[in-house]
Amino acid sequence: MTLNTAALGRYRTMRRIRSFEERVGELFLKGESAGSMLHLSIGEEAVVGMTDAMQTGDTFTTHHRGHGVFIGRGGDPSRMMAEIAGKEDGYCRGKGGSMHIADRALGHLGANAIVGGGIPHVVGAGISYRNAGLGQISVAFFGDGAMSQGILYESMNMAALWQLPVIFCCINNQYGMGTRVDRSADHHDFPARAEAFGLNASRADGVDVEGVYTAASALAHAARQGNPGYLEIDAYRFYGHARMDKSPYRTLEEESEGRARDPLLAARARLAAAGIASEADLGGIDGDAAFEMDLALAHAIAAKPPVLSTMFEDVYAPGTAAPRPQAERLTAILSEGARA
Ligand SMILES: Cc1ncc(C[n+]2csc(CCOP(=O)(O)OP(=O)(O)O)c2C)c(N)n1
Ligand SMILES: [Mg+2]
Repeated sequence: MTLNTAALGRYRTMRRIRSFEERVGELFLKGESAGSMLHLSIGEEAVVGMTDAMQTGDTFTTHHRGHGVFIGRGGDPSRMMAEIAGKEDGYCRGKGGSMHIADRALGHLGANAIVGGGIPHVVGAGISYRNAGLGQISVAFFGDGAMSQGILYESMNMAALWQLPVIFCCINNQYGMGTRVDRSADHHDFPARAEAFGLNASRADGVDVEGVYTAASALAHAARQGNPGYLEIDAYRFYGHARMDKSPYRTLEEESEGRARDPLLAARARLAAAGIASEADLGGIDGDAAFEMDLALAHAIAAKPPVLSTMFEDVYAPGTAAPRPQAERLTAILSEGARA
């Protein structure tokens, strides 16, 4: 693949992420989302620089704002949207939703709603990859909020000590809910923290997906040799923490400056200026993405919900029964339904 084709591919993925997030926001507003929370990653699309630096067989975990990462790793928007709508043909048969989606086939070891919760899982994956020697890496994606979680530092320490093929990727969108990053950490040169543990550390401008890709590729290459890394992507969360948050803690000036740092529009302008794609080519990509996500939204709304009797399937480890009170309650509901 030429460099230009790869850059155009990254633009396409970013556009698909933006369109997915817009449509999933509509799903929520239509009251069709199964969960009460929805975290959009609009403004953070340059994460595609990291997902593109990964290879088939690599694995990852995400935080609660992980739609973009999953699409970057090949997630099917239709199955993702169906999952968020709580439908049977979603990735987790409608039981995971946005914040607990997972798919072993694509290397998605799980989104996690606990801040920092998915970070140690990549260390475990890294131990098995190091032992198997197959050259895979595992990447934890998380937000700046996790930079104050102890589990991150235990994980960094182990990864460095045991030379594990892992990358810690922090999407620093400047806020953890309503708290700006300089109010949650006195010293927020986060790459310096990672270096102190012995990791290779880089910071990349989240407006520039190609810069993210360059930094991520170098870290991924080193991680495959057993030199773990940390990548920080500096971005801005365009909208509220979750769908209902109107961000009263930010000024309108700050928001409009933040939204002007748009990685999608920056990539589009760069491709056009470099003559890599014409306005018609780019418009075609935009239109295709919108159409794809319109279909995903329609599919999610029309798809069937799971049948009640399957409520506990895939929820507990194989061979483990559901807790007795819940199981009895389900049996009672099903038998009442049968009598009615
Ligand atoms: C351990 C823990 N503490 C608090 C929360 C509540 N909480 C949910 S999201 C969030 C902010 C996370 O911020 P960040 O990690 O920067 O991710 P972002 O939402 O900005 O993508 C908090 C505090 C939680 N889910 N888990
Ligand atoms: Mg944040």
